[in-house]
Amino acid sequence: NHIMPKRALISVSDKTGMIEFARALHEAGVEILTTGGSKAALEAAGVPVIEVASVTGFPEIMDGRVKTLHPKIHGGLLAIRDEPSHAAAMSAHEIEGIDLLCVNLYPFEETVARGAGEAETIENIDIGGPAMIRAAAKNHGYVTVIVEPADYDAVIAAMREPDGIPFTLRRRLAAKAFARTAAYDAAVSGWFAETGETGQPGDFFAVGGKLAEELRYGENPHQWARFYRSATQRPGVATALQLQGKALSYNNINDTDAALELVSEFAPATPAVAIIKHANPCGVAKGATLLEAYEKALSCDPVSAFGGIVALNGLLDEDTARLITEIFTEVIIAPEASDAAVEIIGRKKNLRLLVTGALADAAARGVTAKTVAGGLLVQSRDNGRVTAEMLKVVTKRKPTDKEVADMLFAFKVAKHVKSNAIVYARGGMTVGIGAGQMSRVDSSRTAAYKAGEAGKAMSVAEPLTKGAVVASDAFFPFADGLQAAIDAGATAVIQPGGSMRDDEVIAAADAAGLAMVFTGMRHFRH
Ligand code: 93A
Repeated sequence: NHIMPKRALISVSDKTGMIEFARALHEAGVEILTTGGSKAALEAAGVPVIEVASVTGFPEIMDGRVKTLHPKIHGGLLAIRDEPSHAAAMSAHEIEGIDLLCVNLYPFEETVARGAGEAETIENIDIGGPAMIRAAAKNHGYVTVIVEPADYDAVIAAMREPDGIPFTLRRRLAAKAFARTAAYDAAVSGWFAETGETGQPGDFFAVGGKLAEELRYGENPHQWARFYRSATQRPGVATALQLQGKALSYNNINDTDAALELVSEFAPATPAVAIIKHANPCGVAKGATLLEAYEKALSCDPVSAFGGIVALNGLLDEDTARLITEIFTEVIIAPEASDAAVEIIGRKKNLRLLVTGALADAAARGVTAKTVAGGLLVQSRDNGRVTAEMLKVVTKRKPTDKEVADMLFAFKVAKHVKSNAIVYARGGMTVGIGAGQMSRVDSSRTAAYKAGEAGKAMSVAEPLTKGAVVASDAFFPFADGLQAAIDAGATAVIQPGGSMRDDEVIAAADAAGLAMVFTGMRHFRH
């Protein structure tokens, strides 16, 4: 079932390749209908066209909001040519068939990306374009639909064959057309979700964004994977510029995201570095410089840091770049990198270097999604941030200023550790992290054990947990988790509070002379 188009409609915002394409159609004897802006460009290039308005007998009105939304257009796209009642309707209403539709949409995603205001963004929501695309795609039995310039050549090539455009190509283009309108609507709904008063997505939520990349494979080699980029171009792994190194894998992207999100909790005035493995930090530290922060972060768990992802919250400088390249690292991500740093990283062919231009906005609204069998779980992003003012001291002893600083640091890190999360910190660095255990007491013990191992590697006599503070992402349901921290020599604890047994936990802290604060905010992460 091949078709040689006789009548086409061209209405495009991105006019790339349009003139050559239209000229080829004209030379093949195709009559071309077109809308205002496209018409002007085609006429200027000397391609004969017919304005849609002269077909509909209706001018473009309301600043172009209504130009192709007319039965003479949609009837021409939707008619089943060999269905007698459709053919009768066509002749009764003087509707001529449109066999080829070439539309690309108002640049909504680009408009959002360049930070346009509300009114301009809304004006760039295309209505007539998607309506025509969907009509033509539905009727691909008779109509060829093209939604991007990349497909012009294939269609022209098919038209040069004696029979014209085969069904297989029309069907493939129809599938692509629906994918495009779905992604377009997802971008629009995503914009509403990210900019509205409440940050609530509507009833419709799709993956959002345009397909950016086919990945080599997913979490495992037997899984396929794709990377989509959403319309809102906020700094992050999806918008980062990769300066060098081989393509990122699925796991790399996931881990790099976790790394940048974590380090973005710290304002650039405080140099901070996070090293991530399997989406969990294995070392996070602040320092006077990024070099110092990296040294401290690495010392927390140098064994796990092997093959890790390093995120920095400031410009990657030469010295830090040199030190990072001393061990095997998969990815480095930072807002910027100096020329000298780029050169040093350049000596490691496979090491990926990504720059984002800025840190991610930890307070940004937005949504996160996770699939479950047969469904999708969507929630607003965890943009909660605990400040010193929110802390409620619940023990007899008040924490010292130094302890408060370390507790806030540890709690920020705990927010980015898979639950159950326990984080020991001292002097602006993590010394032991317990992640992803099914019981909080096991996470406490794991964190203390990790700190013991780090201490051995540093040849320090005293356990690193001694004099450290402890953060817990959720309340201690029993005193046992706290007891593990007491046994490890911690002096202060930060946790959300709110357990039925808070009294027991507070009593245990008091008995050991610990200072404990409640945040009133929980940071589960799964
Ligand atoms: O404003 S619309 O939603 N209403 C319409 O009736 C309509 N028809 C085509 N947008 C509409 N279009 C879009 O105009 C197309 O999708 C295309 O992106 C653009 C081409 O306009 P022009 O040819 O005037 O540059």
